Amino acid sequence: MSRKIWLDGNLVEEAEAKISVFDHGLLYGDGIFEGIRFYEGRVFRLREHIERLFLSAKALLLKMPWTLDEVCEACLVTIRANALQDGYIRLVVTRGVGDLGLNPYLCPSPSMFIIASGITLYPKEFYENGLEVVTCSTRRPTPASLSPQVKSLNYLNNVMAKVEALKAGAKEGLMLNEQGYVAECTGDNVFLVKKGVVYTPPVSDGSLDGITRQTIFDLCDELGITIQETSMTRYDLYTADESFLTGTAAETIPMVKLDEREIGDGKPGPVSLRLIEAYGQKVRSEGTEF
Ligand code: PXG
Repeated sequence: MSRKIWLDGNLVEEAEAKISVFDHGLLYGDGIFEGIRFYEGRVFRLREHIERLFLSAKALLLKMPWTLDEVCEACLVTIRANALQDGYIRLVVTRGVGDLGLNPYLCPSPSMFIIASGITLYPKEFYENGLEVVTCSTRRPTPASLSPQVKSLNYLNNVMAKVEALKAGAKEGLMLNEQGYVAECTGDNVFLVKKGVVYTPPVSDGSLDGITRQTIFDLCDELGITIQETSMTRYDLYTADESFLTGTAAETIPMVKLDEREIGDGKPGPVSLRLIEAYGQKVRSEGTEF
């Protein structure tokens, strides 16, 4: 079945959903995106994702021609049009069509498109046995360049880091900041557990302020688990009792080996498993109905 794509206010067939070669999203990576999950008829943390989108837009001086409510509604409309119950939304806003040349002021209006589709997750065995991760030599950009908070269409840094990880035979790669502190993985936030306490780097160390990361803070609060933001090095991960990664697509997934060092006993730990279970329940019991 052909997918229906939301494009600038209309639902169009996938084959008709086209973007100009003069769109600055394509020419310069000038644009932003969000990845959102829906489960059993409800979109998880929709408003939070769209709020983050608007913050990215603000940082890039990209004037959104739609209100926050309109963008939320467009997501729901797109899911309904594709008759899906579970899946993934990819929402992209580009600077729009302009002339050649960087100048964004020559692009009169941004474009937005929304894809709703099924999702392929990591195979089940990785949730049960955990992931092996390697550290990449590609660093997260410093906030002195584009802030890592902006979910922009320029993901080459992360793509190149992902290539490094894949070439090393790992599914994910750990990225450090310019100072050598742990920032995050190529598409996930990172956590460690030591003596029952959960730690994650502050976003000022170069990670995206993940919606799933925020959900872990909420879950720790609900379950009475202490959680703290703290700068960390690879040593802290090598010597942790447990570690796990979080992201909208991957949800919560244990990391059991980093750079050939087993984390803890090399198996998903009890705190990670508790949070994975609680996360699975939360995403299926909250959210915006469609
Ligand atoms: N860090 C980065 C750099 C990300 O891009 C996360 C962490 C996790 O954030 P959330 O809010 O999802 O908990 C992300 C998430 C995709 C895709 O194909 C999306 C992301 C990463 C990789 C691929 O939609 N974003």
